[in-house]
Amino acid sequence: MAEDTKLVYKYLRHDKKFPHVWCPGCGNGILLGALIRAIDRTGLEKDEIALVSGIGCSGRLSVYVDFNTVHATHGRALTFATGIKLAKPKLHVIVIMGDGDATSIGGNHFIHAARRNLNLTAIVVNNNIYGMTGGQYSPTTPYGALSTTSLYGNIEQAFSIAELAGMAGASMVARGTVYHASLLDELIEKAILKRGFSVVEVISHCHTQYGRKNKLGGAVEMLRWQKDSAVRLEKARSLSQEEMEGKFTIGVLVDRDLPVYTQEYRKVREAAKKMMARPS
Ligand SMILES: Cc1ncc(C[n+]2csc(CCOP(=O)(O)OP(=O)(O)O)c2C)c(N)n1
Ligand code: SF4
Repeated sequence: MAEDTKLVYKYLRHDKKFPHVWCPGCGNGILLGALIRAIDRTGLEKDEIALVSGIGCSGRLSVYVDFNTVHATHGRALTFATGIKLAKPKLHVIVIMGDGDATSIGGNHFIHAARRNLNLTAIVVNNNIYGMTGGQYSPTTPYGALSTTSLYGNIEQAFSIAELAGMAGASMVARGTVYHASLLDELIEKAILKRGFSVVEVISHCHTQYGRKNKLGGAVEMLRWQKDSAVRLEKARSLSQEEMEGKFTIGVLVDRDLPVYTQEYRKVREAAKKMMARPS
């Protein structure tokens, strides 16, 4: 049996939850493959992992994998994940969110999870749009782009998920694309093993909503755009600002060691226990 087929039988709820709901050619399928390959490489047992997702096309991912899973509410995946991590600190908690889920309705939770440096891995699928609900613009929809809520061109500026996470205090921030699938495996593996809040921004494509409205072609053309626009961090360092115009960097953008919330929380619990045990 081929190696990838073995992973399908091992990690997917292949006999219960398929066929999946994604459009043919959607980047979410590539991410699903990268995720199970990355988890396999960590050597963690399935029961050591909790996978939490919000609502959205990308949020469906938790339904298809055979770990401890929670398909939570839109914008609140990180709140569920925080509770799980504090109650069961030994679990490796991975959170999958769309750009709308993580940075629009869930934006406040996202920046504060990073600031607290919770020991979680957040994978944010950035397809520049609300895919599931019909193509409304999100905080990562580019200026001027068309969507069902920006029929004359988006008048808002997009922000960078990776830069936001880094500025908010995440221990590790990486960016990959679904085109660069083997790099994505590596970034997700590294993020899962990192202590502290680790974020992987996954540049993906929604050809059905965003691509069609903006005449960007189908899945193949959008994947080609990722190939042509992504620059590895090592190479980007040697390029000028003009040469980087219209391009973005991929790789590990931030990697640092900071106090981790769960550890700090344990200290508070110990201190409180000692105080309570003191005779009054
Ligand atoms: C509280 C709440 N508000 C709004 C919705 C409707 N809703 C479901 S998914 C979604 C946006 C999905 O976009 P994104 O998070 O970017 O994920 P994608 O579908 O693109 O993967 C919205 C607004 C909801 N389910 N719950
Ligand atoms: S609507 Fe877009 S994001 Fe959702 S499954 Fe289809 S291509 Fe993927």
